Amino acid sequence: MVPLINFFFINSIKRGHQVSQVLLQYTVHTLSLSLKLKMVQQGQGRGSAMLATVLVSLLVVQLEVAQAATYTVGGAGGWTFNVVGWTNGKQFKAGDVLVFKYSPAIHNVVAVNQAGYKACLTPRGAKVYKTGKDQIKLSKGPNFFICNFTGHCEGGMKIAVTAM
Ligand SMILES: *[C@@H]1O[C@H](CO)[C@@H](O)[C@H](O)[C@H]1NC(C)=O
Ligand SMILES: [Cu+2]
Repeated sequence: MVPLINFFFINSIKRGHQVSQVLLQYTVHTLSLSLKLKMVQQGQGRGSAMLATVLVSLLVVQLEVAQAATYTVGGAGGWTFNVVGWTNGKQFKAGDVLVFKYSPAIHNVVAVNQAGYKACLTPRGAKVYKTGKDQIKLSKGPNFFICNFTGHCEGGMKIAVTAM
C-alpha cells in the first residue's frame, strides 16, 4: 500500500499537478482502500471488494485524465534566456496551463507559428503577453512561444511545446 501511494504521488508530481490535486487523488485512493477493507470485514466477499476496487480505480483514472496540469516555464528560474531545453522529457496535454514568470520591463511572451519560432521572427498579428505572470492554456498540437525583445529569442528564450 505504501509503495503504491508513493508511486502515485511521484507520478502526479512529475506530471506537474498542483499539490491540491495530488491530495484530492490521495483522498480518493485512501477512500477506496477503506471501502475495500469494510467490505471484506462485513463478509461481502472477495468478488464485491474486487468490483469496488475496479470502480474506484476507474474513477481515479478519469480524474487523472480530466485534470489539467499547471507548469511554471523554466521552473524556479522562470522565463529567461536558455529556457529552450526546459520542455525536454516533459509530456503536455491540451488544456494544461503554462505560467510565464518574468520582469515585464525586460521580457515578454509572444505566441508564434513554427516559422516564427525557428527564425525568431514575430508574425503579423501575433498575440503578445506582457503581464510578467502570464497564464497560457495549451491547445492540442504544437504551441510556440518566444520573447521578442531584440536578441532574446536567439539567446534561447523560446519554447516549442506539443500538447497531446
Ligand atoms: C514584438 O512583437 C510586437 C507585436 O507584433 C511588435 O509590435 C514589436 O515591434 C515586436 N518587438 C520586436 C523587438 O520585434
Ligand atoms: Cu526576453
